[in-house]
Amino acid sequence: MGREALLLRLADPEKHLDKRRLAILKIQTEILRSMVERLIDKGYCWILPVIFSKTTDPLWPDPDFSIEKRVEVDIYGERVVAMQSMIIHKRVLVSLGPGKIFILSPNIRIERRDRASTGRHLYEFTQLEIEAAYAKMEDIFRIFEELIVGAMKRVKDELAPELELLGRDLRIPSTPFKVYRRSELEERYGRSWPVEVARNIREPVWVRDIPREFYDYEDLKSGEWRNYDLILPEGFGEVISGAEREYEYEKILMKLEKDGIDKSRYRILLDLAKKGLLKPSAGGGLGVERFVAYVAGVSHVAEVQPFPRIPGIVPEL
Ligand code: ASN
Repeated sequence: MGREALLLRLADPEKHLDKRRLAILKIQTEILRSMVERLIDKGYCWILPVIFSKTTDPLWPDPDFSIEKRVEVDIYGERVVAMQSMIIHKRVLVSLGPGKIFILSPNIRIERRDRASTGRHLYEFTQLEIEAAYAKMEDIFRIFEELIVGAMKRVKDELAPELELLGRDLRIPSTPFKVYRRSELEERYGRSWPVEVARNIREPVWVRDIPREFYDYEDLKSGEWRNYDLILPEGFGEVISGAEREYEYEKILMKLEKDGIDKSRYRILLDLAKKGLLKPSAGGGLGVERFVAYVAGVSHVAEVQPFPRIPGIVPEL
């Protein structure tokens, strides 16, 4: 099916909610069950999401920036924005509250219309966010690898008829996943490395050291960023982004200023850092629809959503 026909079908619930869809929903349910169980067993505390807040992820600077507008509304005489990611909330919570948390967090990102046909963008989607105080990059690699492989094995064992209906020959990747530096991939593939890498790999790969938002840890001496993306094969692309985090007051302030970001929106984060209460942590967020699309082998992430949120297309439901 061509992209245009697919987008039209997805926008029509009567055509969209067919047998394939039910198979995809079962796969999603099994994936979420598997991931959530593992996180709880590892002592992670399940936090419910926040939608409106005075502060959210600036999503800037980011090499993949494609946001058309921020959703801002007034409630009780106060201006709030729709959640773009709960990174700031995660940092505060792991510093003051439970040290290990996860959240199934809906994010609103009004992507440009031309992102409708990438097959990978939605204007509402859900991240499985995790964050752990004092964790390091490698700790988070191992946790996500376990979540991913565990969920894929579960789907393969429990849902063979659904995979067959979808025509999906699911291969379980081997762990640990390979790790590349962004600079070597950029040298090989140029600026569009994320798309090229996704086309050329056979198993998921970590990519580290990606200059972006202030909250990811940057080693100012070496210039290295201790952050990472996970890229899925078969063109599915980036499914996780995460990092070790900044926790020092002066450094956070300097980075906010350098990025031209309004500091007043990050007062609590800055106050905690100033008092030495902002703990070092690491974590990341996994795009649930993208991961389910990969496991189910479907060509557009919107196929995973009963009520698709395709950039530029606003349905009744
Ligand atoms: N969830 C990401 C993280 O933990 C942030 C993002 O979504 N931009 O780093």
